[in-house]
Amino acid sequence: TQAGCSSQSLGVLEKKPIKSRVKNLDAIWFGEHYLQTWYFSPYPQEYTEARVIYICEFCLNHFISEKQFERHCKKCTIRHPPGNEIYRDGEISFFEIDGARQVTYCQNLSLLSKLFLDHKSLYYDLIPFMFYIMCRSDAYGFHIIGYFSKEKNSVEHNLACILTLPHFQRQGYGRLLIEMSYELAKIENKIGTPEKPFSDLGLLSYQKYWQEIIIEVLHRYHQFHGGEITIEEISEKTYIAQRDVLYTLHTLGIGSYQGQTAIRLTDAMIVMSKNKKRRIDRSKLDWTPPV
Ligand code: 1VU
Repeated sequence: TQAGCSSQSLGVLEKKPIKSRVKNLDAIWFGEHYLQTWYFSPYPQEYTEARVIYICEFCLNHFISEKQFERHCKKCTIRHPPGNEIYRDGEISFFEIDGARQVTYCQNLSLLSKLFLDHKSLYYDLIPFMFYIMCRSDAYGFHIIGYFSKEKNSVEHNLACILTLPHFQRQGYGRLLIEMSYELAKIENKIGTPEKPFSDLGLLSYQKYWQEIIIEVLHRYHQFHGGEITIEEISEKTYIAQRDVLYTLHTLGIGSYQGQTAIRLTDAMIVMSKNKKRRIDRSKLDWTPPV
């Protein structure tokens, strides 16, 4: 039997957050990967009794037994997330998915991501969110690496939640997800900030991204114009909110030098800002903001 998630078992109609509880699964088989879980996720109880479950990496449906999973894999014809492909650069693609339309997929994605996220409550009302799924393609299909969600009508936030699946972490993909969220914000012409609170890893990733981008802007500005640049100008150039710019300048060691507020850019900082593993190529992004 194929196991989706009924709206009742998930409490879709209740808008209550699921509180963190004791970890209820030890591990998942995700496609061909065996992943140790980190946190509680509200999979239906019959699944969690198994302690290890099987998840189809394409449709994200979950199964209690290996046999059920194998039967499913023989039948499942899905090879990419169920939305529009908005970006492709070589083997990397992004798909845009509407939480109001692809309800089962987005519920399954939320259940899966909760296994690796503890600092946020999981809400089942997915209608207000869009999901941007990043995949790596090969001859077999589009394999999910991670995603970020974005509230459709948020005036403040350019990203709600971000995840790189554990077997893809520390390879520059989180940075790519963050960069994409800012590229979308540029097209919308909205300066924004990620929703808080951050997890420890979320904060580290954003700190690194903001530092790279702001050092790049300061270095270029210094080369071509010299003189002073305001926080507002940095924000307008990068679409990073002013308070995040200010926070980042503090992490970079802004201080008072000869009576002026300034920052000392070292060669190491400049090299760090240029040394990116992966980048979004904006010319390959085909996106208009959803109405
Ligand atoms: O690898 P670099 O040093 O060049 O850059 C890294 C590093 O500076 C930092 N970083 C880390 N530093 C120390 N230890 C770590 N384990 C670590 N992980 C990241 O971030 C830079 C970027 O690294 P990346 O591009 O390789 O990022 P990942 O693909 O590993 O993805 C980062 C996230 C945060 C998405 C990933 O760790 C993850 O999914 N964690 C679990 C879920 C989570 O905590 N999500 C963030 C929630 S906060 C939120 O959603 C509110 C916006």
